[in-house]
Amino acid sequence: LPLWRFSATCKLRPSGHFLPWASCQMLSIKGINTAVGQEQQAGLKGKQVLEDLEMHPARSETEALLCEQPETGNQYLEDTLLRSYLKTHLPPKVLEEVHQDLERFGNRLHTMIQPLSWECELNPPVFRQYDAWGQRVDHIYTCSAWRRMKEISAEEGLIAEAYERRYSNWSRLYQAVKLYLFSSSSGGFSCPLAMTDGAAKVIESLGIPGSLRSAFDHLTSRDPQKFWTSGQWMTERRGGSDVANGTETVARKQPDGSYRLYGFKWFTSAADSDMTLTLARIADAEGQCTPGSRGLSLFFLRVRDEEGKLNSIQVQRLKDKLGTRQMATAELWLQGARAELISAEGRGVATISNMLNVTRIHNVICAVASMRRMISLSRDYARKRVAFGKLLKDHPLHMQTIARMEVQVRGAFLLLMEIVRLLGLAETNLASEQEQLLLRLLVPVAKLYTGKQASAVGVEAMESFGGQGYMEDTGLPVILRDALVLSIWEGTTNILSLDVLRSLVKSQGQVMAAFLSSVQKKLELASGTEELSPAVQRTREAVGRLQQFMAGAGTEQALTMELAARDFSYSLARIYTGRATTGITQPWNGLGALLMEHAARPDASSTDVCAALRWCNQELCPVAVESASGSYGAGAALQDSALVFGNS
Ligand code: UCC
Repeated sequence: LPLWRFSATCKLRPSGHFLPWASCQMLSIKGINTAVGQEQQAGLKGKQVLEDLEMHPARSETEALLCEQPETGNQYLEDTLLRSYLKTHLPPKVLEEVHQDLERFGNRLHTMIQPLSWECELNPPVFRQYDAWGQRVDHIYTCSAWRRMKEISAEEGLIAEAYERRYSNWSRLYQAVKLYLFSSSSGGFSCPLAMTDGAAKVIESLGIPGSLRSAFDHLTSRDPQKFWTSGQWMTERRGGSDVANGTETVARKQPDGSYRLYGFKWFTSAADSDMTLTLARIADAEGQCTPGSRGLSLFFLRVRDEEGKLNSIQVQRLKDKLGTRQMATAELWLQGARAELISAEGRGVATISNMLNVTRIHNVICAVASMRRMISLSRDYARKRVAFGKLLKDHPLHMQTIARMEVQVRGAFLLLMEIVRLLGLAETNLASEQEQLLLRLLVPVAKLYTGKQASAVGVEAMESFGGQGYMEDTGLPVILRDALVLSIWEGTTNILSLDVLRSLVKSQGQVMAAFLSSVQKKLELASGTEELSPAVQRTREAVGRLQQFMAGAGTEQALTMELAARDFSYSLARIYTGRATTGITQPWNGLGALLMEHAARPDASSTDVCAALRWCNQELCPVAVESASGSYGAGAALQDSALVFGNS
């Protein structure tokens, strides 16, 4: 057999799992380790092998150089920022217990869960509408690895941890850390977990009514046999963003007080879930519905009954997506699905917003995890890959590129920790009013900002592997395409920017007062550290310009604030978290408070200080810059249209 004909797709591990990055079997089948550092030896042995097989030796040299597989080990142990954050913030007793569990979980992820994740990618869900005898079955088949992910999620308490609250306000943060570690090995299972958490949150916020007690117990169970996942059916054909006007599903009241739902749900993620929350318009006795947001109510429903029969639901088809292919996203017809009204009538959007805020936090978790995974692999590759006679890590320009990404992920990680810290306080009634306001503001800010970061870092990191990064069987394209959805679902960047404004208006500006006061405190803390003074100074200036913009914007028309919404949100993200020094057209460039706070710890490393300084080198307040150049006036809006459509 010609050796070069061996499959370049997958390698079967002793565990029986296929893994990416196994395209080097030509030499590895002869037991030659081709890691760089040993490449010379590998080359010699390879030559011998190929000579044995009467192949041209030059081929051996080339093939030996193609085999540097980047790897990660125990993600928890390797993540120095995560560990230093936990050490700084967790009470010692909590840290001790959590550390042991996370180390164990890190090993489990590495040895057992990561291979399952690849299996999920190789075996996406399959939809079968009819059985062999023409009977409509609408069955969505998922692979065994996907189903195993569900069991693992229960065993690890990935939802339960947050609701048991055995570590009081730190439980939420601990849960988020586990989800963060799990995310890039979850084979897409992070998605149903996000919605499951969101559903549990809604039910809890309703005071766990008797009729929902069983569902809550299932959602928060550690028993794999009992554990349920939830969907979040919000999107219809006419309204992904504009839910208030786009939702056409009608709810008809039944004599027993339950409802039957009729409508079409256009995107239903993780359609194999056990239950869902969904919006619909209650029809009155004449069959009329109230339009707009005031007409929407929130419903709970089981997707299937005990025998597995669908609840008067038909699956139209599965979506053919760019990414998250491991997970079944379906179009569903509700044809009288039995449901329970769980919000006050007309309060559907306000009630489901508890779910949205949780799933948006999960989105941040996945964004940070995706960046961390890409950078870890890129870093490992730099240690192994030789180009122009030396390892990539010895090329300063290559290291500069990875360092810039590292600054991004550091800022994003600290922003994530800040949000889940605040959520934990809020959920245990320990948050001050200011902290609650800050949480409301920071969730959309973090979601929109880290979603964009994840895409940009993903593309940059992919490039750091050269052509290998573009190869499907390396697993790297999966990480990138799964990251691209993070700025779309759960609210696009513009929708989230408008949500930032919504929080401002609704609180009558109090969210901004909380924001400024929190930044101020962090700057005071950082100003005690001499090396950080340039960063403190830049952030102070940025805050001043932000305040100036806001004072001016207060007197402007609504159009100004709408046009400024995205840049304004970016400014908040950069000032609170940070900005990098890339100089390319990425949205973040800047950093302030959180990185400085972390760098001002007594045991901070020089890397912590360096990351904070770098973030502060750039523009922290783009909204002030754009405002000064007239980007938000009526004239600018006309110019925008002319640029897009031409003057005619
Ligand atoms: O994509 C989806 C599933 C994907 C799979 C899950 C992935 C998990 C990610 C994890 C990674 C793996 S589900 C579809 C997601 N769709 C959206 O996110 C919708 C995007 N659109 C919006 O967010 C809009 O802004 C709407 C729908 C919220 C706008 O609705 P309205 O009704 O026009 O907005 P109103 O009238 O301003 O708000 C109605 C009420 C108000 O309360 P009241 O009446 O008391 O004043 C708002 O303050 O809802 C309140 N509200 C909120 N409250 C609205 N948004 C929020 C919020 N975020 N927090 C608190």
